[in-house]
Amino acid sequence: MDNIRIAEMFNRMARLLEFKGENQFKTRAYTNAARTIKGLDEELQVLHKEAKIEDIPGVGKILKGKIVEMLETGTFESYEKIVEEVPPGIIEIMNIPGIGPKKARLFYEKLGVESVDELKKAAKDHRIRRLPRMGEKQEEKILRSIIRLEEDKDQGRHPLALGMEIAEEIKDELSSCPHIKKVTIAGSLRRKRDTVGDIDLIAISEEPEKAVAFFTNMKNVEEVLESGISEASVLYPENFRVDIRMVRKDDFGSMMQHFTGSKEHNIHLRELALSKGYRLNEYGFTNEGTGNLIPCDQEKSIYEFLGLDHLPPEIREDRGEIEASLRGHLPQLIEKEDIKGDLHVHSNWSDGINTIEELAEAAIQRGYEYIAITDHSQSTVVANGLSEKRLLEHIDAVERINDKCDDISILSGSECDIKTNGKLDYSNDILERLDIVIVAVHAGLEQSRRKMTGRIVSALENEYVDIVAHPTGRKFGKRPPYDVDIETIISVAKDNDKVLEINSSPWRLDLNDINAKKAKENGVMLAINTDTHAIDHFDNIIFGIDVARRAWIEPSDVINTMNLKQLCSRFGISK
Ligand code: DGT
Ligand code: CA
Ligand code: CA
Repeated sequence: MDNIRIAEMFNRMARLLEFKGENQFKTRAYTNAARTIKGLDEELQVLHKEAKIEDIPGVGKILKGKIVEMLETGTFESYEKIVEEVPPGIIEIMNIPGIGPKKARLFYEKLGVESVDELKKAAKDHRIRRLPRMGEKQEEKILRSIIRLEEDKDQGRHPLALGMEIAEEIKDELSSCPHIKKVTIAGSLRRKRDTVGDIDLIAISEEPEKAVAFFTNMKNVEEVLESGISEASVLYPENFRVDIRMVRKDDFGSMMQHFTGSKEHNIHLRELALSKGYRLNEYGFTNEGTGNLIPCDQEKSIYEFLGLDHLPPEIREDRGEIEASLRGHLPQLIEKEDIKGDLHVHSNWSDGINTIEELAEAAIQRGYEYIAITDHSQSTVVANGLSEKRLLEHIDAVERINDKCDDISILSGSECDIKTNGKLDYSNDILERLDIVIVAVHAGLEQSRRKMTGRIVSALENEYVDIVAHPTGRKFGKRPPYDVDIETIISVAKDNDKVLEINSSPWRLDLNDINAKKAKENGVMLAINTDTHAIDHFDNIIFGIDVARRAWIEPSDVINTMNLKQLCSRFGISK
């Protein structure tokens, strides 16, 4: 179990306890511990091996015992017990945006609601509005949230980062198999889609049956779903399906092309091949006239044969890449090395775990020219947001540290809340003093489309605002995007010369590829930021880059590919 999963279990436990009406101190101990764990630099697994769990600050003895229990058994007894007691649908209800444990309990006690379907029915039958502290508006909100959840396309899919981690682990294990020469990632994972349905692997093997047997017997396989002469599918923990196909060296190129997809891209390629008199499949090109097969051991031969550039996997979605290549207009996709700094970083002044100095040091190690320290604003109490007074001290502290630091420029910033009424969380007098103002929505996520859009639009119209962080608010496994008219946001951003963020946090990836592409096409600049809360998070930049590449984004579309001088002139910073 990794830290993220352990923290997640503690958060779930807290919600279950709250549902049961346990006292606040008990629930808070779990949420606090979860927050501490998420911020740890080191994996608990490692700390446990070194007998250092005891040394974690801010987590009580009892909860430390439960951490050890989870590391050793994958769960803990009191959690299993409470899960038994609470109807399973309640957990889903508590995950609906705008409904916490307290409301779930109210619906359960007063209406006997035990599942999302029952809740939907109760809302439709107007039984919610009659409950204490509820009303027509509340009822409508709940119905809207449920419908949006049902429409969420990411349900049942897994975040890219998790897929990558497991795929690398499997590749490692397969590297010790004597019957496998080479293993490569294919499918949506190779295309770096933000969520993946499963993991697709291609392996070169002269002994496919033995290779399949090795694969189905890997240590973490929970179930073998299918197993054939040259292919197999297994189930990994967390319901992660892994497909493998053993191929001959001579077919490797055509197999890779086929299993990388996407399906739509492949269909388009096949049409192109047919127009040239060839049938294309995973074994190569077949001449329609002679029936001769031309195998391809290299993927690039497929594209060459069709008169195309070797298209980067990230853009193989049939979103115009084939036409662009035929016209010689492919974008020069951005790369990690183009990034010169990070403009969304949290320190221990709010809910980050590192000092400004530590963050600066980590950014220097990554070769950055600048970072902006953007701690939370006062409304975000749970994240220890800064009052105006503390923000002024923060600005001084950043300046002091920056003066001492030759190797990097530290900009003073804020991740300022856009409040539910559309007002910003600090006065303009204060915002004016900051180098970088990022604005973001953190509360009132269930507002109507009109309200939410208006709220962000009014922030974009503020002259001191520079960037909108995670513009749609989605979090994988937690909530779909809030209801917002992204076209309007993009056009108002353009009119006001504002920047939209691609947030690289593996749980957000927001803007997504489709919206980021729209932003680019409408001439809006993007920032690829990590939203770092602990120094390791700087490395999440690769996931933001993946999104950007899928969005056809080039270095010149991204504000933080600028050097310090250009950046300062763009944002009017005197440094
Ligand atoms: P996912 O798993 O939903 O995240 O998305 P993919 O793209 O990885 O899809 P998957 O795992 O079903 O199939 C892997 C690749 O195999 C896919 O990207 C393209 C190829 N493929 C699958 N089904 C078809 C099909 O019906 N026609 C064609 N031309 N290719 C297909
Ligand atoms: Ca797949
Ligand atoms: Ca698959």
